[in-house]
Amino acid sequence: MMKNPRYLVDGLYTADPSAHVFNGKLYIYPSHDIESGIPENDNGDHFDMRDYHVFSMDDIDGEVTDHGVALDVEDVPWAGRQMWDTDVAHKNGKYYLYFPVKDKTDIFRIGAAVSDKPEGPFIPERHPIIGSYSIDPAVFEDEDGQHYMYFGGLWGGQLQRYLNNKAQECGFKPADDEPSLPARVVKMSDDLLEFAEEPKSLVILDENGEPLKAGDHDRRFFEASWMHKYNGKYYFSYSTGNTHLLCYAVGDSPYGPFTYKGVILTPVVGWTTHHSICEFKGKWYLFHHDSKPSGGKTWLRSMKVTELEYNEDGSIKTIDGMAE
Ligand code: FUB
Repeated sequence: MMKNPRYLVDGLYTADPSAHVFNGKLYIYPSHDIESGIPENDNGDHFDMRDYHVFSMDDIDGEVTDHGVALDVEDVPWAGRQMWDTDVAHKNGKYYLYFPVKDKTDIFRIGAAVSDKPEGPFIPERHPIIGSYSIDPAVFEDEDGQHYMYFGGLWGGQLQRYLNNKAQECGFKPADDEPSLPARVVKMSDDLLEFAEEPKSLVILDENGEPLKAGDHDRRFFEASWMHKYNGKYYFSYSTGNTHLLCYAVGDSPYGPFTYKGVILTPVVGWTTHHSICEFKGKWYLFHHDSKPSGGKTWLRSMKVTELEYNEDGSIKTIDGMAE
C-alpha cells in the first residue's frame, strides 16, 4: 500500500481536490486548472477555470478514471468567470455539487448543482445559494445526517468584504493584534440547496483560549476549509495562504470553537495549498496539490494523495510538502 505521495492525473491540471467515498468507491472533485494567459496577481485572476471533471478510483493505488466534464460555466445562467474549489454531498440518492464562481458583476457566490450519480453531470440551480458569498465551500455530513457548509477565502476570495454576512463598501483588514478574519460555517437546509440559517463565524483559539490574531500569519485562517471527524472530535483544517501551510484545529461541535493544534502539510511547490482528508478502506489520506509538474506555475497545479497518520493522542503527524 502507498506511503509516498502519488500524483493522480496526467495530461490535465487539477487542484483543490475534495475526496469522498460513495458506494464503496473513492470520488475526487478537483478544480480544473487551465492556461488562460492572464498575468498572476493577488486577486487570483490567473485562476480562470471554466469547468469541473470528476475522477474515481476503486483502490488508492489503482487506476484513476476521468468521468469527463461534470459542470461547465456556460451551463450556469448567473455565472461570470472563475470556477474555483468545489465539493460534493450526498443525500437520499442525489448528489449535490457546490461551486464558487463570480457572478456577472464579478462577485463570488456559491452555487449548487444536482445529479443522480456521483460523477454527474450536474444540473445547476437557476440562482446562487441565497446569502452565499466568497469561495471554497466544503460540505460535511455529521453522524446524525445534518450537513454543514464551511466556506471563505481572503484576498481574491473576497471574504474581507463581508461583516455580519453583509457586503461592505470597502474591504477591511484587522490590525495585527486584533482577531483574524474567520471562516464561516452554516447549517444546510433539508434539501441541501439553501442555507438553513445565517452563516456563523468559525473561531480558532490559541493555546490560551484567545482567538488567533490577524498578524499570526503562520496559524490564522486564509482559505481552503475542510472538516472531518476522528474519534468523536471535529477537525477543521485550512490553508494559511501567504505562509503556505495546511493547519488544523480541533473542537467538540461542528460550529467550534476550535483550538489550533498544528501543521498538517509544510509548503509545497506553488503559491496555493489546498486539500481534503478522507478515510478509505480503513486508512486516512490527505489529498492536495502542488505545481511541481508544471515547473512551478502557480495556476497549473496537479493533485496528489499521501497517507495521513495520527498519533495516539489524536494529533496529526506533519507531512513534508516537498517529499517525493
Ligand atoms: O483554485 C483557486 C483557488 O486557489 C482556491 O479556491 C483556493 O483555495 C486556492 O487553492
